[in-house]
Amino acid sequence: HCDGDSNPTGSSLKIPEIKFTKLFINGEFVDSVSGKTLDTFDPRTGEVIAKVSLGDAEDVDLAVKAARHAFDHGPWPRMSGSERGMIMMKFADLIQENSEEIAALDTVNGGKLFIFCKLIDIATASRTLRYYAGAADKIHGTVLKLSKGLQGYTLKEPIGVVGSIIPWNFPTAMFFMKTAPALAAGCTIILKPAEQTPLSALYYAHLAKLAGIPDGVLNVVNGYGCTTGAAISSHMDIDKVTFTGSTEVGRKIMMAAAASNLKPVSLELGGKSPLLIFDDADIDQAADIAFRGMFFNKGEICVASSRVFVQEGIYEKLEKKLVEKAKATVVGDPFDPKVHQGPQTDKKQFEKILSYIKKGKTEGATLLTGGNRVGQKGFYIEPTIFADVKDDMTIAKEEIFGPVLCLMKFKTMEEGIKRANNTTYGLAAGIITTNLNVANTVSRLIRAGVIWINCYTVFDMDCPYGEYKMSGFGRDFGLEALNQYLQVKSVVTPVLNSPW
Ligand code: TXE
Repeated sequence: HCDGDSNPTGSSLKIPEIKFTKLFINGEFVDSVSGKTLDTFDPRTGEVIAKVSLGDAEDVDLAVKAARHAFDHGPWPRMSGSERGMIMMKFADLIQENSEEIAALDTVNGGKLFIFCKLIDIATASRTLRYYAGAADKIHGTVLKLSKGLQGYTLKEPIGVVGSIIPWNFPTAMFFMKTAPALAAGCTIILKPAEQTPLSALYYAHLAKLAGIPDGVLNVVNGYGCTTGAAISSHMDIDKVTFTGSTEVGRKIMMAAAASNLKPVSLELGGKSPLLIFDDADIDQAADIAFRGMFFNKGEICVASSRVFVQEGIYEKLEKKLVEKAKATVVGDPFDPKVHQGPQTDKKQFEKILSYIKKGKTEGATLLTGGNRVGQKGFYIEPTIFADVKDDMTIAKEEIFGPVLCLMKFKTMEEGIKRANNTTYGLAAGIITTNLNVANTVSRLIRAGVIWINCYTVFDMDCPYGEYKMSGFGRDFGLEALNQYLQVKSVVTPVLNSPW
């Protein structure tokens, strides 16, 4: 476990080459209208590594004009689904060919483990593109046999110009979760990456062009949420907004959409996901699942199992195992293959997490391990575990979005379910048990969009993924996500002289 030095393994703090730093509008990299730039940082040191063009409402406007033109007059929505699919397949190949270079950008910009970026994030990106590429020529409506003398059918049409606003915790996976189904549907897109992590998005814009995605179909406008993001959500000529981020901003986006052109929105927001571990669970397996469920990607994942409820019979043993795992975690340079946990993405998150840890202590939870920053430079935090967490404590209610696990003890299944549901969020939940009936009963009674049984944080392209309650609505992944980018048009015609 490292202390005193944010680069304990002695590896060099290498910074990969950064080739793309402008806005990508209508198939070209361009400066912003204002000429202003945005600093982008390396969370290992907190130092600036690049300046990227800073977009604003005027740049969003230019991108929307390009996307509108590409939608209304360009080839993308008009070509066959299989042609679109082939271009998307090419895009996926190019991503794989450049996976090292792109993974390095997400690592240096977001503090994510390089090896995970390469093997999980980038691989997910190309798989997502291929999944939706395969679906692009299977979009069809249904034939309707209506009342006497009438016949009808439905057409599934692309929804139009899509605005995508994404966060910084999975810059690559989010980019494709939002753009791949929209591209397959035949939509055109303006994507705003998070201000913290614009680098890989710009690289993808470059690859999109190389793959043959026509100009204006995929535009990337960097910028802050309150300006560039707000310009997207309130734009009169954007037909849909898809967003992943905080609940607070989700609410603003919905209000802006309502106040402008009533565009539909889909929102994937925060979570405080429960994991219930029952007495009959295998303790080693349960500890593994609970630990990875919380600390994967340094806790910066919306589905993190941040409330771990353990049945009283195995509580002591499980607590011990989790603490051992936290103590064995190596925190340091995310490029180093020996490191398990890199720095938090930015200063704001780093400070937010430390303030929650402080609150946990003052509200009376027991700090079992961790709780401190690591080193004096960069945004590293020790894996932290609190015990004796009460359901009404702030750390049990609010999303910390960092490496902080809250442990709770429960007696009966009914109590576990009740407490698991005692949250305004409804994103994910996990159950660890060998009792099939317990697993099935709890799955039905927990109000969350995804339930993992004897596993956690398992994603598959074909599995729709989304939320209940104040975690938002709409679905990413699966064919459900494709429907978010399609409109259903009904066509009805009389059939003259029909006998039925
Ligand atoms: O999120 P924001 P922040 C949660 C997590 C985190 C907290 C704050 O708890 O600690 O949110 O993070 C854009 N109109 N999640 O402040 O602000 C912004 O530029 C339009 C959970 O980074 O929601 C960025 O691109 N857009 C989450 C995106 O919204 C606006 C992932 C997300 O930023 C905007 C991230 C506005 N008015 C944070 N204001 C998850 N569900 O995975 C900001 N944005």
